[in-house]
This record gives sequence, C-alpha cells and structure tokens, in this order.
Amino acid sequence: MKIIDAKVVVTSPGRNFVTLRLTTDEGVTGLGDATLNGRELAVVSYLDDHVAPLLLGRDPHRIEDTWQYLYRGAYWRRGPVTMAAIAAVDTALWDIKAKVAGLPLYQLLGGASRERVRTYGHANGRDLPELLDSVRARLAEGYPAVRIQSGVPGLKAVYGVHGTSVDGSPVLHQQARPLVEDWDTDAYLRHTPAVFEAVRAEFGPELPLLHDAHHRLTPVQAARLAKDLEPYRPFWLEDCTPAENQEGLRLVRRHSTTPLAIGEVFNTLHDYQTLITEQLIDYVRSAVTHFGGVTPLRRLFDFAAQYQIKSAVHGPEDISPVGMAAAVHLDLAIHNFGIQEYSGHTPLTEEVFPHAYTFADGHLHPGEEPGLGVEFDEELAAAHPYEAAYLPVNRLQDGSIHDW
Ligand code: GCO
Ligand code: MG
Repeated sequence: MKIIDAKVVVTSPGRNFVTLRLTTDEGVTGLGDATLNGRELAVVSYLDDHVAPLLLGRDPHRIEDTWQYLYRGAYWRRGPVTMAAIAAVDTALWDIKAKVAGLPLYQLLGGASRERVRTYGHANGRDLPELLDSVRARLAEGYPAVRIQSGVPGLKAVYGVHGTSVDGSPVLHQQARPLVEDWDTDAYLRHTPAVFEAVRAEFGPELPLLHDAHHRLTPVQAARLAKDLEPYRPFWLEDCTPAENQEGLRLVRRHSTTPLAIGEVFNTLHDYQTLITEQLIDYVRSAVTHFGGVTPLRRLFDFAAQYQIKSAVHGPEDISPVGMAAAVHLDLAIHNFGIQEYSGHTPLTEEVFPHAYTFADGHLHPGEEPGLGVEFDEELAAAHPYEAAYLPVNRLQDGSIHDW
C-alpha cells in the first residue's frame, strides 16, 4: 500500500482547526489533528511545504519508520510546530492501520483496560456566586470532576473567566489581535484558597476539584499556593510554574503534598525527564496533537507508569475531535490512566467532524468504528474558512508582560 495524497485543511467552525487527510492507493484514508492554537498557519506550511511531498509513495503501515524519518531526518528536532505536524502524520497513519485491520484503534494499543474514561469539565466565574453556578451546571451535565477558575478581586480580566479585555473589547472565540488581560500574583495567591473554601463548603469533601495556574508562579509562590490549598484536598494543581525550569518543581514538592499536573505545552519526552525520574509531578498533561502523535504519547505514558505517574491528556476546545478521539483510544487502553479533560465542541464543529466517541454520564468511550472513528466533512469545513485568532496576553500592573 502507498500514500498517494496528503491534504491539509484549515477550517474555523467556531475556532480554527488544522486537519491532515492521508489517502492511500487502496482508497483508505486517515485523519490527523495539527491544531496549534494561535499559530495554526505555521503548521499548515510545515506540513504542505516540507512533509506532504516526503510522504507520497511511502508505505502507510511503516508508522515507526515514518515517525523517525520526520523527527530525526529534519535535523531540527522538537518544538510545537514540528511536533504538531509529525503528530498529524502519526495519528493519520494509526487511523489507516486500524481501518485496514477493521478494528477500533484502542484494540491495536492493547485493548481496553477499562470500561469508560473519566473526565473533568471546566467551571469558571467572574466571582464566587458565578463560579458556584458554573460548578452546579457541570455537575448537572454529569461531570464527575470539575476544574475551578475564578476572577480575582482587583483584576479586570482573568484568562477564561471574563467577558471583556482590560481595554473593554469583548472576548470572542476568534480574536484578530491578542486580548490584553491583567495580572497580580499576590492578589491571586490571597484569593485562591478562599475560592476552594467556598466550593468545598457548597459541594462537600468528595467532589474532585482541579485548578490551573497557567504557568504564572515562581517556584516559591507555587509552593505557597500548593501548601495553602492542601486543607481543601485538590485533585491537582496544574501548571503552577513555567516548567522549562524543571528543577523548580523540587521546591514545590518539598513543601506540599498537593498533587501536581504539568505538560500541555511540552512536545517531547525530554521535557519531562527530570519531572518524571525525580517524581516531581503526579500527572502528565500532553495531548496527542502537540506531542508528535499516538506513538510518542504511548511511550510517555509507559515511562511515567514506572514512577506511578498517571495520564491526564490535555482536552480543551482547541484539540479537534480528531485529536480528542486519538486521546480517548489511548485513555481506554493504557493502564496508568488518570483523568481526561473534556470541554466538548460547538455543534458546528461536531457536524464538521462526525465521530464515534461518546460522552455520557461524565465519561467518554471511543466507540467501535474501525480506526479513530472520526469523519471529516470537507465541504462543510470549506464553508467556514480560517480566521486569524490569538490567545490573550497578560500584563502586570506596571504594564510589563507576565508569563502566560
Ligand atoms: C487547559 C489549558 C487551556 C489552554 C489552551 C491554550 O488546561 O485546558 O490550559 O485552557 O489555555 O488550550 O490553547
Ligand atoms: Mg491547562
């Protein structure tokens, strides 16, 4: 069998998604997600200009060899653009292999280790009453665990929580210039334990509560927050520091038993080396889409398992249903599964990418269709072309840029 076509499509059914479709001479097709939020077109070019020409004529069954060819062969290894492009190829090849085998992908990964995949949803509020309502809404939707994010008194716009930028412009899904948000770490550190206290008081001790610090703290600030949250038993504290400084996590660990989750911006196993071997974290957060595909993510999970570290695949709305399906197949198959982030997609996105995976009672299942179990309606996709979009930027009160 040979690859005869590699087509990259960028569509915006509510937000941008980059999709690779590989076609073989036997008519079998495979899909991969290459969406890099805010930098989508860089990956489109990487795929169109530098990867697609190399794939034509290759045997789609040689997944490992193709991965090594693209990763080692480029000389310029790693980085989000490269690894999102390689991820799309790897995922599409697994889709093809599983379709040819007539099996859902999870069967090729060792079969099901569990009946279904536990998720967590997002609750956001500009203030505590709004946050409590949002938690109630997630519980009503069936989510068994909830990530809580709240506005901070004194700050005008906090990521994911507010409806307007500090300059008054409305928050839209697609934003042609980055929104400006503001930040004050001391105010955040004072407020966040009170947020947990209020949510625990309302919903009791059992509900798993997660929180994302979005890489904004220094190690000593992160240690203090982790320690202050301990009485409320968080399920995890996510991205507490910018983890390029892996050693910084030693300090956090020394001071607290709050579980830590890191890795959504990582793109290779090397980014995790110290964090895993020194057991400085409890959950690895990488997505198939940003980590080079199913092949290396499976390796990461197996490596993490040796240190009793679990999976928690990144699953915001900017992972397309193709990337989400790949995650759910892995989640069902691996032994050291922890939890899956799941925000769902807009109804239009669901129409562009009809899929076999299901969400019921707060749990996902990949379904039994051969391959990933995702289709791609290219005609509908074409009716919703790319729109320039950026993530917000974050400024301190003196006007300087802060960590995202
Ligand atoms: C998460 C993430 C998202 C990211 C987004 C960036 O935990 O889901 O932090 O909220 O900010 O995926 O593109
Ligand atoms: Mg996050």
